Amino acid sequence: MFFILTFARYLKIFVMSTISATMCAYTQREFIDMEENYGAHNYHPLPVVLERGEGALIWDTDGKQYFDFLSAYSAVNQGHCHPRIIKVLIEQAQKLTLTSRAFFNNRLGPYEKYITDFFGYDKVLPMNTGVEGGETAVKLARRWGYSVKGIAENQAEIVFAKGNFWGRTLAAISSSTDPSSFRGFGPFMPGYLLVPYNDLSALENIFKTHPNVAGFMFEPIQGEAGVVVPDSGYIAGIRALCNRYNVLMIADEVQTGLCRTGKMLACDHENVKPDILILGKALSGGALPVSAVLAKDEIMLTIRPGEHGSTYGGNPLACAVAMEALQILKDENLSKRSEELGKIFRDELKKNISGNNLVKQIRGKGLLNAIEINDTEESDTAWRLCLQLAGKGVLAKPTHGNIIRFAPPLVITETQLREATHIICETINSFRK
Ligand code: IF1
Repeated sequence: MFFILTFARYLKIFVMSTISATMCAYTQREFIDMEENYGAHNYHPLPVVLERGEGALIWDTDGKQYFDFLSAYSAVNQGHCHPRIIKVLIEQAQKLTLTSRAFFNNRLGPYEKYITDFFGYDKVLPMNTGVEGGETAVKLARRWGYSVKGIAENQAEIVFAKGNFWGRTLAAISSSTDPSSFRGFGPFMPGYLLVPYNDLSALENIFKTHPNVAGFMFEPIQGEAGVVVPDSGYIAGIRALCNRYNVLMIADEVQTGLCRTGKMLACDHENVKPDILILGKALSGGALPVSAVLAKDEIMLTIRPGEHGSTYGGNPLACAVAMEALQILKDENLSKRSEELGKIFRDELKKNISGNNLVKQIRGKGLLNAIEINDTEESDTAWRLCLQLAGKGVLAKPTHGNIIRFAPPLVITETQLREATHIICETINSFRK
């Protein structure tokens, strides 16, 4: 009797664990419903539930394979779950993950030396998300404005370009010209000015007429605005104007940096060094949020102990991962890959779909590219195209109603890239409105 009971108990445990294992295998619909029912409704994702990634490939919960042409908005430049990043992540996680900045830790110093050497700046200020990097840059520029440039207290102004995107905090949306970012969230941060993007004479004009401008913050290519590539000479022109008017040049390279556009930094295309450099996203290769602000001493040392910080900023786990993520960019020569594969991508698109009247423009640099669809911003054409692309195994996301961004991990092979490009062209050429 006892034997039977024990056996039954084991059988039950076995059956239950098998059932619970299969119960975990919810359908994609169920996963989506859970997000819908229990998560805030601040996103509208494509209906694909992902569970595994490797390099440029990603798989959904049904085992369907996709080429990832978003790369988590350029955070996984090094490819999904890069083995070197995951190795460092695990090793460091088993030793020490967080100390706060109340104490020193043995990863922060070496990382700070490494990243400042890497980009040629005196100092780095480590943060976590990209938007915190932007906030830090704005604070630094204001502080520099008061203590170095001599702007009267509380009078400092920061100039942004229309169409900018640097995150979701109140400081970030205060500079936004996109109502879906700022509408209904006021009041906004004062001391901001806007100029049209890619317009040096407007920039000069605002510098001339506003002596209290401390900094100009811009994206070398505007991402969220739809991969807007400025005329060549724009970045060098910003540098010259910032020099002439004693304004800090603040480059938001959160999305464009770290080999995405075919150079280590997008500013490198014009051999320009910004006064303040903001990095994020691929600084961890997608493993955890890591951002950084780099500047020379004259700027960085205007902030003193207790005046800025973050619980997680500069944590040993982030430092170890970021160092490895940066080293991979160099070891795998990802800027060259990005440059070369980007050319192939745009050439193939131009060859195969530029005659299609659905296609208004093909643009980009390196592996940060976009197709602008011949339709209104309010249309759902780009969305429906992305749904079809997903069906055929390419994941991309519309930005606005009529632009599709294409930004695969930079480790994508030429064969993979050509195959995905073929799918993209075929989908567009067979698309019926
Ligand atoms: C979302 C877009 C990309 C950025 C630049 C700073 C940040 C971002 C140039 C802030 C963030 C995001 C965040 C994400 C979607 C995404 C995006 F679609 F909005 F336009 F990448 F292109 N500077 N970009 O692009 O970095 O604080 O998020 O780490 O939904 O907000 P973060």
